[in-house]
Amino acid sequence: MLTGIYPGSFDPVTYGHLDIIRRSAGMVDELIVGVLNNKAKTPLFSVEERVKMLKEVTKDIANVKIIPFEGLLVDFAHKLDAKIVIRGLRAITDFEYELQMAQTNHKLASDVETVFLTTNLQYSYLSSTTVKEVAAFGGDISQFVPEYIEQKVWEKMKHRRR
Ligand code: COD
Repeated sequence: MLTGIYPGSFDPVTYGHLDIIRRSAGMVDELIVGVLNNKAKTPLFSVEERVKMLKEVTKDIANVKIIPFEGLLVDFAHKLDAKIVIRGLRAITDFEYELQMAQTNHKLASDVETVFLTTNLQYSYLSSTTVKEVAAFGGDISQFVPEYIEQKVWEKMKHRRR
């Protein structure tokens, strides 16, 4: 059985992430979406909220599981007996960071390979940061995230303005 991990912050999940999830779920028997709980950062959504949102928008994909993690990605991969890590590449600007991360992970654990999927052209500009920035100024984010996520973003923004 081939298990893959698609790790990320997903703060929040976008159509760009979802496209990578759908495509990579078709490449492995089981796809674990690993949601980083990074205590050094203050995300817009808590890890519990991000996990819940991802579960909702991937509920139609049978072989996807959403699991939070802390610490090193390779330790998480070993725990799950996952042999591949999937990452998305949007533009050349992603490449340096992704290459460094893949090579570091390979140094730490040579039995874990990183596989890159190039972005769907439709979403090549899209990031969670863009979504948060547009939403912070009241812009339309419906083309960037599913409706369920859009509602969650607006709820969070309203709460923050109070
Ligand atoms: N189209 C295609 N791919 C996309 C799009 C899009 N529109 N948007 C995002 N992606 C890709 C990103 O390129 C990335 O590959 C993935 O989706 C997730 O993106 P983010 O932004 O949600 O997640 P990141 O990049 O913040 O995740 C970083 C990790 C959590 C993977 C990383 O910090 C990590 O592994 N941390 C654990 C500590 C560790 O092991 N460190 C050692 C390695 S250096």
